[in-house]
Amino acid sequence: MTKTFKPLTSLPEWRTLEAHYRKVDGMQLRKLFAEDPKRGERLAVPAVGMYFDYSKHKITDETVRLLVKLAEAAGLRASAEAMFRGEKINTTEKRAVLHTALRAAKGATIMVDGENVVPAVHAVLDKMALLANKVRDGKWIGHTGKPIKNIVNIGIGGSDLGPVMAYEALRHYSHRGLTFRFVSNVDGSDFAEAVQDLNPKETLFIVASKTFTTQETMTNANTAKEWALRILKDPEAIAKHFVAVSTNADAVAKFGIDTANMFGFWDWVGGRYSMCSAIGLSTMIAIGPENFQEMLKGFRAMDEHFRTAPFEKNLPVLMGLLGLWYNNFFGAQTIAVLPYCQFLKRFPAYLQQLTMESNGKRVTIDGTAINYQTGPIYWGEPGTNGQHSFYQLIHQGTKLIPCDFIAFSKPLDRLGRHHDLLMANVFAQAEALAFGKAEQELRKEGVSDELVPHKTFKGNRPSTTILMDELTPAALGKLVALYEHSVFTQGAIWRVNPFDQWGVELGKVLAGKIAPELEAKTEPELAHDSSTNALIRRYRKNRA
Ligand code: G6Q
Repeated sequence: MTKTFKPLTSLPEWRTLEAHYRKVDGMQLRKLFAEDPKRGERLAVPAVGMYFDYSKHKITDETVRLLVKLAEAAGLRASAEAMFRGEKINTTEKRAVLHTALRAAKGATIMVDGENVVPAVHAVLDKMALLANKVRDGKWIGHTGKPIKNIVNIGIGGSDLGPVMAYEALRHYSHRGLTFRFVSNVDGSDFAEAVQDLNPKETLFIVASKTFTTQETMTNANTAKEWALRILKDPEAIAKHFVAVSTNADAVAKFGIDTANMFGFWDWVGGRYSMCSAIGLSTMIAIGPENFQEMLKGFRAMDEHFRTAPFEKNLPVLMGLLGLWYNNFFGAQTIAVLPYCQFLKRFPAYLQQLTMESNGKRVTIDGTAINYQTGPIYWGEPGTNGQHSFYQLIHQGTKLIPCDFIAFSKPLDRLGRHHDLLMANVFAQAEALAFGKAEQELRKEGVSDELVPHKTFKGNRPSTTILMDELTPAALGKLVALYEHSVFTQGAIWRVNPFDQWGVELGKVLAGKIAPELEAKTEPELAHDSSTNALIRRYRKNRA
């Protein structure tokens, strides 16, 4: 039975926030900092190896107090407990939501349908470790006797973005004798480019698909099979060159992969929450089982913090509430994620799925249409590159874009002044956004009247700075879990189901209908709208 809610916007806590917003809307960060010399230290939480500075936000102590009250009134604590306990909170798919069980300690007990799932989680991790070590040690021998040197992960969405993000993020820790590639797009160029310099005799494909029915992944997997067999010839070779990560043993067997080489997971792991499951096999091969365990420990530390820390000191809760403050009261549409770390270049893309597929919803969990804004648009690029591209709009454009700056005190590559310069930039950007440059200062500097308006930075643009020590596997785990639980926090308050994704279905169904129309030998009868019909006809005429 799904719960029926009182409309969120009718809650007294929401109304109070609205009134508070009207009162403080015009607040200026310059003034807030000037009035409280300790604000920068006071509105910062050091926890779980992170320094979370949220002082450069358009908030007062009262704002935080009222946002926390809203979270309490929305039953955030109880919702989180229900998730951690394995209740079927993904009601539209009738599933538990237990990515947190994937990083539970060995002795923990988490029950789903009367069964403790933790031993099975660890059994899969152990099986992954055996394969990972074999490949890393050059002991996984291909069909022709050559050791495996190349790993190609084939998957899409949750079965791709986590693996590729984690590989890039933790590349510093990766086995440098192995080559990793990630194929996701049904665009044949993705596969062709990924394998163009690889030898099938030395290549292992990981077909990562929870359902093992996803069109893109199965198309790429079949192409991979053809590509490998063109050289290896013998269908028996598949056993040495293909492994699967899936919940669908029948389909895996049908594809020709020995189910002994299948790594399972469970329906209570959502795709975009699956990087700690067997979907992380490529990550484990890259960084080794010990580092993978360190990453899981990082996740677990953040899980525990989210579960136990008081809301006003709880990093995911604060992050979620700040996002909600801008999204629902200031009308901000987007959040920029700006890692000052080249290894995190795929982190914004990973977060886009995590946040937008989770909270991009228009009805509450009980099916009622929503009359307030839900999930914001996440986007971003690593600094400093973004500075030379889109930061202009963040600084001087007409839109309010809260930013998450992510940085590390210690570099992984110590090269001359590089790291100090990188860090100077991240601190400078947050400072410039918050405090800007006033007209009077420009005039004092002798800037001409004509240029003053162009050179004025109004400032008052909010950001969080997340400062960590070093990008270790554990740090990555903490960072990802921070966002996971912040998404949960927002979902719980907006009363949406962050764990389904019905919005991706319609396009899939229509593509299934259009593909045969494109491939038909004779002119098909088209019954789409006039635009789609015309596009299909034009494509059929123009393709070679
Ligand atoms: C994620 C979504 C989606 C999913 C892909 C791949 O939360 O469910 O991105 O991960 O569609 O699905 P398969 O793993 O089943 O191929």
